[in-house]
Formats: sequence, structure tokens, C-alpha cells
Amino acid sequence: MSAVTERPSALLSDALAGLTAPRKTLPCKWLYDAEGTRLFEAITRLPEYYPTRTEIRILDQHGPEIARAVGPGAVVVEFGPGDGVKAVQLLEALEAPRAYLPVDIAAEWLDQVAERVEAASPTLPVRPVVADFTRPFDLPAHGGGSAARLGFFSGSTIGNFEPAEAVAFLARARTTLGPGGRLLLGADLVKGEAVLEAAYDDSAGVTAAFNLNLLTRLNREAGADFDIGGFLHKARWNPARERVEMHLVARHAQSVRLGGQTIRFAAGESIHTESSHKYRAEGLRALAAAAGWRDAAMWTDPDRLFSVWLLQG
Ligand code: AVJ
Repeated sequence: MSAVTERPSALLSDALAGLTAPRKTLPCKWLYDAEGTRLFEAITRLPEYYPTRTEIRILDQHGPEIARAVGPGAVVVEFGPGDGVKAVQLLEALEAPRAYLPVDIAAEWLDQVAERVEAASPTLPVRPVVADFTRPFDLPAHGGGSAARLGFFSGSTIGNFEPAEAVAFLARARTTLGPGGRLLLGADLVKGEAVLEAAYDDSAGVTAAFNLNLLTRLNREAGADFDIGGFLHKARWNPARERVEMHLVARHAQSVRLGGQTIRFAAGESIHTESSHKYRAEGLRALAAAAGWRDAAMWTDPDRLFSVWLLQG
């Protein structure tokens, strides 16, 4: 089959839609190819990137209390388990968890997570579920029977959703988790601009490489011809929408070929590649309530950098 008659990939069609819009955007989910995943893991170890280590500290400090609130015998359903480190930590803190169901769109990562959890808890049933959790999906009937499910959505990944999408996700999670379901949710908190911007524009340039890798990926997988050196990484706090935005800014006027089209950039024009919303306790409570969750308990760190929530009811 020739290149012109091949069905355009989802990456190419998303990129064409985003880059021909009046304000150029690319969906942040495309940041995570193998190299992007490696770079994100490097980000979580940066001195400036406080969310990962702070969330781990909260789970560690308040683990017993969280375990008491959850109760024994939960079936843990994790949305986007990443490397599985937090799953191991949570499963160790909980009392007699009955099963672990990691849900991700990428089957190859699920195998790694399953292996890590099985190594840590050899007798715990692990049932990976390949699904896009940004859409409705069903959980397998096996793995825990009728035991109440505990959803786990960590890392403030919820912050990548627009507020209306976050409510839609929280409402769907309630349905997916079923009667008696609870959701343990990590959410990053609003704080000073300098701390936030440093977290998304580190001095070692790892976040810049993470963002620019999206253009490398478009060149490789969608046949684009971006000059990577023609763009720079920018992170800025948007105070009105209380979110950090990542952009790729054209250093000078240029054009790029993509999917048979020419995409023109003015000097200084940007591609918005990610939003990371930050929350206030009241705002997060309102999102949860709008999604139908009736009760929300929160744990935080002494500096109030990050929050972990247990939604129920
Ligand atoms: C794991 C998606 C929540 O938004 O903080 C880190 C991704 N982007 N640095 C975040 C990310 C830039 C991260 N999430």
C-alpha cells in the first residue's frame, strides 16, 4: 500500500487538527512514547519536580489512616499505573487487598507493572485491563468478586483534564467502580508561581527535552519535518485558570510539512502541549460533588504542596 492511501494514524490526524486550529495545540497524551516515558520518569526525580515525591510521602505518612478509611478486602483499580511504584506502596499499606487491576491503554507497560506488583505481593491476584480510561469501559468480572472497589488515580494526572473533562472522568469512574466504590485521588495544589514554573521548567532541561520530544515523535511517526532547534520549551502559570501550561514556541517564522499540508508559524507563535491544573481544597470538593461523589476526605503534607483524597458515597 502506498503512503498516500494508508489510513492516517491517530497521531497524524490529532496533529493536523491541533496544528491547523487558530491557536495551535497538540494533545498531551502523545508526549508518552518510549522516550517520553523515560523522560517523564527522570522528571519525577528532579529537585524542582515536587509532586511525585510529595505524594509518596503523603501515602507513607498517612498510609495507616487511609487504610483504616478504606477498610479490608478492597479490589484496587488503578487508572494509568505508570511504573507501579505507588501501587506497591498502596497495596502494602492497605489491609488484605483482594486484587489489583491496573488499567492502561498501553499493554506493554501493564506487563511491567504486573510483574512489579506480583514480585512484591506474590499471592495477590493481578488482572491487567487494556482500556482507554478517558472513555467508558467495563472491568472484568473476575478478580475480587463482589468486593468493593477502590479506584486509584495518582500523580495529579486529573490535572491534565479541563475542569469539565475532570468532572466527566470522576463521574465515569464512579460508574466503573460500582456500588460502594471509592476513589483515592492525587491532586496537586495551587501555590506560588515560582515553585510551579520551576517544576515545569527545570534547570537541567529535562522537561524541555520531554516537551520537544513531541516534535521528534511527529517527525518519526507522522512524517513531519520539524526543525527541533527552531522551537523552545516554555512553562507558564495561568493565574486565571490556575494551571501550568507547557508550550513549544517558534524561535522565528517558519513552516513545517505535515500530512501533505504546510503549517506556518509566526515568530513567537506557540503550540500548547499540556495543561496541569492545580487545585484548592474547595475547588476539588466542588468537582467531586459535581461528579456525584458525596464525601471527600483529604490528606496533605506539612507544606500543603499536594493532596490525596478519598472520595466515596
Ligand atoms: C503526570 C501528567 C500529571 O502534569 O505534572 C510533568 C506531567 N508534564 N512535567 C504533570 C508533566 C511536565 C505530569 N502528570
